[in-house]
Amino acid sequence: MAAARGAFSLREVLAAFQTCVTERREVLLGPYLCGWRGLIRFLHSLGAIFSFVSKDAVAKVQIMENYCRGEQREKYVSLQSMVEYELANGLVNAQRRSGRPDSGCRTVLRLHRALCWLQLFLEGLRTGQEDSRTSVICTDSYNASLATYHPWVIRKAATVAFCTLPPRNTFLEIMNVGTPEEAVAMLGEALPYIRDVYGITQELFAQHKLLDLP
Ligand code: 1PX
Repeated sequence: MAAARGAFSLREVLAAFQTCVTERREVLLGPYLCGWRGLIRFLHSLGAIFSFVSKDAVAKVQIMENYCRGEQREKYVSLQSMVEYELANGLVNAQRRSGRPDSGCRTVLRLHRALCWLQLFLEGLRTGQEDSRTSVICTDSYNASLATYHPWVIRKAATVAFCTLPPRNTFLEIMNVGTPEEAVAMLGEALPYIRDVYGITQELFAQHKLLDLP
């Protein structure tokens, strides 16, 4: 298997999301960000046309990594501890460009919305026909999730970039987890973990009315 020879494999990336959730149903930021770093590496392999996406994703992951390494790092161990700390200290509702740094909550919210797109996209890939077009799966998943939050210019650039995606089976192969059939099986195993992370985050943010942070 390619992954065994040390090549990049999406299997390891998805495994990071698997290790995010603790027995107490907390979402650990370390593996969560590790999963995102891996996805961004994969995105780089899809070509420069996606660099506007990876730049934004890197910037957001970096903000979170800085919190996780900063003075208050023990407050940024899990999403739950982060929400509690930022809310208790009035760090969350600052308007953007108020001179205050972006909060962890608003930054994670952007990644969380992108995770919704990822779930839909991977599910579309998994259940698609052999000859389905990756660009169509990607566009449909995007329109049903992230697009709502993006201005026209970003939606347009994203749609153009999606058109460059290779056909479904080639895409499954570049995920580097074996044959397309093996990749589909891996997605079947991994997707419930991503759904779990998404569901816990959604509930946490809804409970604290954090789903519309500017
Ligand atoms: C096996 C498949 C794996 C595919 C991995 C691909 C990883 C994709 C990572 C996407 C991360 C996108 C984060 C976007 C966060 C966001 O919504 N940012 C916007 C709002 O931020 P702000 O700070 O201003 O409130 C920001 O305006 C976004 C700018 C960049 C464009 C985002 C387009 C997202 C397109 C969805 C993913 C496309 C990748 C498709 C490859 C298959």
